[in-house]
Amino acid sequence: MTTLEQQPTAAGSGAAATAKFAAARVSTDTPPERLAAIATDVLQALGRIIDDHGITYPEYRVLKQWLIDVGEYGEWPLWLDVFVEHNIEEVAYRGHSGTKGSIEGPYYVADTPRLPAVSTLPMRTDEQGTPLVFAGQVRDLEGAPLPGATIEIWHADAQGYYSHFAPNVPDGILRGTVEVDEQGRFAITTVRPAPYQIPTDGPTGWFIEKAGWHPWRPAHLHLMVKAPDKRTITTQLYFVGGDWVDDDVASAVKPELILRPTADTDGVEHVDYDFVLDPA
Ligand code: MBD
Ligand code: FE
Repeated sequence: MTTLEQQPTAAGSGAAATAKFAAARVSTDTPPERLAAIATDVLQALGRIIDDHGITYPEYRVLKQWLIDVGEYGEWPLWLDVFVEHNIEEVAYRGHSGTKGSIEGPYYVADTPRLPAVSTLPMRTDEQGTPLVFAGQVRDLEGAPLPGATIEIWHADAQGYYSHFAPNVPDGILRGTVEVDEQGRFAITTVRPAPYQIPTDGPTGWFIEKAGWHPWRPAHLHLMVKAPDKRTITTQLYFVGGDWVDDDVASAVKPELILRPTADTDGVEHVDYDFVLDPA
């Protein structure tokens, strides 16, 4: 039986994502002159938009209420990662020549259990979804295998929910840190995730609906690939022909990141994807 507190809600996933993010207490060393230059440009751009559109007092007050609501629902990690992170990622990996990156999103969990190169991700005994074997090799830019690499993988289940952020999914499900073998190879068995819908019952969903946009991300695997002396790449992989692949609300799809799995006679899908890491 499903009880009330097991129903995923915007406030529930938002609170979990905000609590996880806030626990890290991030900091950086932006000098005051740089901060001032950025803040000046942001405020000028905002002033120009208010002027161009003739923004009214009622609109300004609704904006204020909406900003308050996003905070109260814990949806800042969600809203920012959906609408802003893709620009940050593009700038951060400008000139990078290995595997293309994509946004981390709000649902990464660090320090997931270590798994051997050939593994099945933790899943429920009755886990739904098409079985998927995702295999490949991690190499450097010269093509040399990277036996010290790890692949952190996390993804939604076949209903589109992430463990640790949805109360109906047990902690640890569909997450792990895979240690590649001596040839840098891995083969991970999991299930195909469903597309992800931004919660429609919170302020991010309200904003999307009022704008007449859609709240969907295409089905995706999240990956973070690390190796000694190499630059960590955070990315996502998508499925050819899947819903929303050509129209991601988070603008995070790149053509190099689309998988083309093939089904075997048992209905298990197989796909190979190799990762190439730049020097640190
Ligand atoms: C997701 O699953 C996601 O990957 C991003 C980037 C934003 C919201 C939900
Ligand atoms: Fe995601």
